Amino acid sequence: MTTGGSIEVGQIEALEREATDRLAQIADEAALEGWFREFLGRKDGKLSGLLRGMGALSPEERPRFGAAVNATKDRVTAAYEARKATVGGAALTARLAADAVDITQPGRPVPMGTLHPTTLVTRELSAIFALLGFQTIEGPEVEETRYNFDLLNIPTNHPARDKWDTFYVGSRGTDDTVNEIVLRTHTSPMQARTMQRQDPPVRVIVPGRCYRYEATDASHEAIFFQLEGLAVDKKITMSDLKGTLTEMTRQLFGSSTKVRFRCDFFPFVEPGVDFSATCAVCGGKGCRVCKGTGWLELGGAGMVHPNVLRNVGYDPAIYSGFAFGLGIERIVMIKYGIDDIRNFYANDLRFLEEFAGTRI
Ligand code: FA5
Repeated sequence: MTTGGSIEVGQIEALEREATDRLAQIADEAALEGWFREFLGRKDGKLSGLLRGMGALSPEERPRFGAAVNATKDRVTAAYEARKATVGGAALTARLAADAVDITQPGRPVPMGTLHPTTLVTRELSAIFALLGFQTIEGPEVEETRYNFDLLNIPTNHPARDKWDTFYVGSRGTDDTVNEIVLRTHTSPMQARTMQRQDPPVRVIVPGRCYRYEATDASHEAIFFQLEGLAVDKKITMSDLKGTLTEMTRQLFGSSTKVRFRCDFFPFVEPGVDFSATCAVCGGKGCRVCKGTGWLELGGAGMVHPNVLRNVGYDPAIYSGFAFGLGIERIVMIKYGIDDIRNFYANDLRFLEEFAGTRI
């Protein structure tokens, strides 16, 4: 061995000592990574650097020197692996301690949604009418003028169309007429649709959204809910209508509630009435809610007009029926003492939370 060779071997030992001493002091993963690059890095690591310097040695010295470097590298690598396990283990223990979950803590309450008061009352109405033999169905909110007006005995240019300020959203031409598309102004179009679809007997209620182009105030919204009722069979009379609406009102507001029917005009009924219930707030004595009258108007009703029966292919000489339409929000307002319909769709959670826990 040359003098140069023994100096090189001494360098290997010094490097191994330096590497292992430094390794012993390492406390975290970042420092361990830096150490690895410095001593064992494939390109710039100091141990690999020794092998690159082998070119200066004589051919006889190279194998011994190479073997010595490799043996050192193996020992240093083993020391590194052992250290890595303890440094990594310590880091893992620290991380687990920081992330620890106290499984004995009570859970956080999950915010629960509540049913909208309109939904609550719609369900209640549906349950009441189910007991009276009525099926609940739904219909389209985007409707044809044929159903919203024409088949209901409201011909084009008839002044009755002005009664419902209508959102027109398009038109579709049929044979020789223009059938316009509207947002339905009431749930009555479902009278015609239902009768066209089935033969009597018919007993349905139809809750759903309606749209009217009108200024809003405490009792009027541009979007609101109605509930339509329709019963058609042989020998249906006005008494059936009065009995049905009286029973509905008593179920809703209590058995002492009285119902009042007064003449009114709707082109699709004859005779037509509006119906009111004794004010649920003052019991009929007169108060702010009923504006001192003791009565609260709930909706319109009447016997299905013979023209409407004919329009859908029913024979008015054989069949008769009654229909009614009421505002659902109106009933919610009476039932829960709400004095402004605009609260319903303002999305104020404080208002909606009032109904949390209300079950039908
Ligand atoms: C009608 O809409 C008729 N289709 C009702 C009907 C059906 C009569 C079957 C005869 C036979 P009216 O426009 O009066 O009628 O509306 C009925 C109810 O809907 C009203 O009493 C009211 O409670 C409610 N309503 C009407 N317009 C609004 C509105 N803009 N905002 C809130 N509720 C309304």
